[in-house]
Amino acid sequence: MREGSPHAPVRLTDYQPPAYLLDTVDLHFQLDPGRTRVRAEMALRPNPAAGEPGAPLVLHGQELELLRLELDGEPLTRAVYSVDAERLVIPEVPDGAFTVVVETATRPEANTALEGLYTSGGKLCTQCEPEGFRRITYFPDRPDVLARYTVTLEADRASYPVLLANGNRVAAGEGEEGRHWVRWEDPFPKPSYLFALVAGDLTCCTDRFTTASGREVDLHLYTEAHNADRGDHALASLKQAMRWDEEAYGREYDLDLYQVVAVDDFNMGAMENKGLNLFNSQFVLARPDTATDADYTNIQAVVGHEYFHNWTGNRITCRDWFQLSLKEGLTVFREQQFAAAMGSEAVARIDSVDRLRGAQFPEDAGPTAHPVRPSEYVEINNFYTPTVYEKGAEVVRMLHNALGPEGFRAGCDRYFERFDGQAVTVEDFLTALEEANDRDLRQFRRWYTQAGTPQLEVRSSFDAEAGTFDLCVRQHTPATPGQPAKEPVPIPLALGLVGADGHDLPMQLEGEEAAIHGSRVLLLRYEEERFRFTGLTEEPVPSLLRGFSAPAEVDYPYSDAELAHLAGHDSDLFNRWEAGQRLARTHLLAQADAVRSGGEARLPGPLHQAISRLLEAPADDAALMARALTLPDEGQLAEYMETIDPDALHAAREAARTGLARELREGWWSLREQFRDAGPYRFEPEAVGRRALANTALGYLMAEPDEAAREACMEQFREADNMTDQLAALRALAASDIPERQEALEAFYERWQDDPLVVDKWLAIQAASPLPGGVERVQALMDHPAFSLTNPNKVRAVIGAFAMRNPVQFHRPDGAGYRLLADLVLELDGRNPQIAARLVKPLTRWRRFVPEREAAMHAELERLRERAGSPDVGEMVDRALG
Ligand code: 0A1
Ligand code: ZN
Repeated sequence: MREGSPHAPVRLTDYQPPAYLLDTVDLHFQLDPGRTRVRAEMALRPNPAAGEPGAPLVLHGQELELLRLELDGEPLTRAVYSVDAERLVIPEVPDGAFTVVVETATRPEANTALEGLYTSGGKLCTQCEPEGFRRITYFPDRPDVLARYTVTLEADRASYPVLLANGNRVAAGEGEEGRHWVRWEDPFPKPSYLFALVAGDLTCCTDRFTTASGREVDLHLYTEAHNADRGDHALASLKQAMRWDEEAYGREYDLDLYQVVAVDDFNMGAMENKGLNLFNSQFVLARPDTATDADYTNIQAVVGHEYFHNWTGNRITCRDWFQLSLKEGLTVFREQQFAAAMGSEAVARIDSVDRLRGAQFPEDAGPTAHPVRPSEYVEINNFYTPTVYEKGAEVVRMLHNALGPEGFRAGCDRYFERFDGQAVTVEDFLTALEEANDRDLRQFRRWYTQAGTPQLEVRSSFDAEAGTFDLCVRQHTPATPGQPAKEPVPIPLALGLVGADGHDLPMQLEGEEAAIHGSRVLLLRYEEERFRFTGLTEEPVPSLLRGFSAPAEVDYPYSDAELAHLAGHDSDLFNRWEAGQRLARTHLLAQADAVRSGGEARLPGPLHQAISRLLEAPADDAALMARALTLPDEGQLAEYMETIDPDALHAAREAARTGLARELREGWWSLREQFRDAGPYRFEPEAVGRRALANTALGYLMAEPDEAAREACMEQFREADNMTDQLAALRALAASDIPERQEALEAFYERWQDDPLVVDKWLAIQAASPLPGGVERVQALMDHPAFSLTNPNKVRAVIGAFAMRNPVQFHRPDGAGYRLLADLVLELDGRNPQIAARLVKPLTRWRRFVPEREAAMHAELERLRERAGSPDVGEMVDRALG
C-alpha cells in the first residue's frame, strides 16, 4: 500500500481498489534456515471494479533476492520490469487472465525483525500480519486481495520432521538427500497476512471437538517435546471458545483441523492465521507450577481471541489497514464477553476497564492519540494500539448495549451473511447493524473518527420539597493532534439513584408515565443535557456510568461519605469497586500534593476507614474483594495529576500502603488465613479469587514486614505448589529491602533457570521492584546470561517492566532511566524496529511531567530523532515531539 518515499504517510482517502485480482497462488518452499528458496505461481486477472485497464502490475517485496520472473510461462528480463527496495513493477501485462511466476530467496536466520519467515529456536516460522508476506515473495500484499493457496513445504526431514501450513494436509512424500515434503491446501480464499508456515521438530498434543452440526474437528497443539505437558489448558480453552462462539454467535468452525503452535520468539501475543494459529509461548503453555492464575486467564482470553478471529477477521477481513479495528475491536469485545462467561462478569469488566484506563486513556490524552479508525499512518505496525484494540472494543460494546443483545446478534448475523468471504470496512459493519435493527447510527460513527476521551461533567441538585433531583451533564472532548475541535459523541450513560438504605430508588423522568427500577440508560447526544427525576422523597447518590457504559471520564463532586456509601452498597458491582477507587485516588492525590509542598505523606483517614470496612464485610466474591482492597497504581494516579511528580506519587501511595499494613495488621493476617487454599491447584474462578485475596493480604503484611510476615512469606515461597502463590511471595520479597530478598531470588533462579517463561517472571519482578538502584539493577539484568536482546519476551520482561511498571525508578531525577531506555531503542532499531518503536511509548508523555524530567525525556527523544533509522521509531518520535 505504501507508494512513494518510504517514510511518506499512507492515507485512507487515497484508497484504490487493486488493479488485479488473484485467484490462486501455488507456493513452493525449499526451506533452509540460511537461505530459503520460494517459488510463487500466481493466477491473476484484471479487477473489473478497478476500472484501470492496462494498469501496471505492482507487487510488494522487501529484502528479497529475485531469482527468476515469468509472465505466462515466458521469462522476463530486467528490460521489461523494474524492481526497487519496496516493489516490483511489470508495466505491461496481458488484457485478460495471466500467470506470474516469481522465484526468490530469503534469509530466515538473518531475519531479526521477526516479520516474514524467520527462525525461533530450531524452528522456521512466519509472521505476515500486516505486511510480512512481502518479505517472503513479491506479491500483492494487501488485505483486499484474497486468493486460494496451495503450499508445498520441502525441508530436511531430520531437522524439520513437522511441516505445517494453513488448511488441510493433502499430500506428502520423500525427497532427495534426507529431505521430505508436505503439501497443504486452504479451501478458503484469504489475504496474504493470514498465511503461515511452521517447520520444526515438534510434539503434537491432540484433542477433538464436535461442532454443533456434528462435524469432527481435530485440534493439534504443537510444542517442543519438553513442553508437551503444558498444553492442556490451551486445548481446554480452545474447546470452550469453540462452544461459546456457537452458542453466543451461532458461528461454527469451518475446517477439519485447527492447529496451534507455540513459538518463543514472537513480537506480539499471538496470530490468527487461518487454521494455523501461532502463539507466543507465554500465551499457550501452562502448568500449575510454572504459570500463574494471570497466565491461565490470559491464555484463555488469547486462545479465545485468535479463535474468534476465524469469523471476525478471517472469513470477513479488512479492506485496508485503516479498518484494523473492524476485526480487532470486534474480536476483543467478543473475547471480553467470553471471559465474562467463563468467570465473574464484574471482575472481567474491572480488569478490562483497568487495561483501557491504564493504557488507552493515556494514549488518547497524549501526542500519539489517534481515532479508532486512523486516517493516516507512516508505519502500520505502530497502530496495533490500545486505541484500535481496547477502545475499539468499547465502541462495539456501546453498540451492543444500544441495540440490545438480540439486536446486536441480528446485526452480526446480517454482517456474517452479507460479507462472508469479503474484505470490508467499518462502515459495512455499521450498515449491517443499522439495517438489521432499522436504526440510524450516523452520529455513532464519530466514535471511529474522533480521537480523545470524552469528559463528562455531571452536576446535580435536589429539591426536597418538590421531590426532584436534577442532573446537568456536559460532555467535552479535549483537542488531540490534528483535531483541534470536537463534536459531541453519543454517550450511553447507564446510571442508578442510590437511596440511604443502599437500594436503588425508582427513576422517573419528568413527563414519564412510570418509574424504572434498577439501572437505566440516558443516551447523551448534545454538549449539554438536563434531566429531572421526580417523585423522590430523599436525596439520592447518583451511581454514574454503571458497568463503565462508555469510554469516558466522569467528573462529579462526590463527598467521601457518598463514595463510601456507593462502595458499600451500589447494586452495580463495577461501580461499587469504582467508588472505592475514586475515594482512594482523591486522597492519594491530595497526599501527593502535600508532599510536593514539602509536607509528609500519611495514611488518609477516609481511606483507612474504607479499607477497614471492607475487611469487616463478608467477602462473597473473593476476586472482587481483592481488587477492592488494591490501591490504584502510580501510573493510574499520575493521569489525574496536573503535573506528574513520580516521587510524590510514590511517597503518597507507599505511606498509605504501609499505614494500612500497620493499622490493620490483624485484619490482613486473618484474611490470609481465611482464604489460603490448601488443596491442589485448580484453575477455577473461586480458587483464583481465594489466591488473589490471600496474596493481597500477604502484600500488605509485607509492606511493613515484621518477623512473622517475613517468615510466612518465605514459607509460602518455599512450599507453594503453584506459581501463583510462589510468585506472589517472591514479588513481595523482591520489593522489600530485607536479607531474605536475595536468598529467595537466588533460589528461584536456581530452581527455574532452564525454563525461559519462568525466568521472564524472575526478570520482570526485579525490573519492577521500586527499591533504589533500579537503573543499575536493570543494567545488571541485561548483562545476565538469562537475558537476550533478540527475544521480545526478554526485552519486555526487563525493559518493558522497568519503563512501564516501575515509575519511581524509571523516572529517576538524573534521567538515567530515560537514557537507558533510549540506548536500548537505538540498539533494537536496526534489528527489530517493531519492538524498538513500542519501547518509545513511555517517553512520548514527556510534556506531562515536572520540568526537569520533562527536559530529560525531551533530550532523549531528540537523540532518538537524530540517530534512529527505522520508519517505525521515526514515526513514534516525530509524533512524540509533535
Ligand atoms: N492479529 C493479531 C495481532 C498481531 C499483529 C501483528 C503481529 O505481528 C506484527 C502479530 C500479531 C491479534 O490480534 O491477535
Ligand atoms: Zn486480534
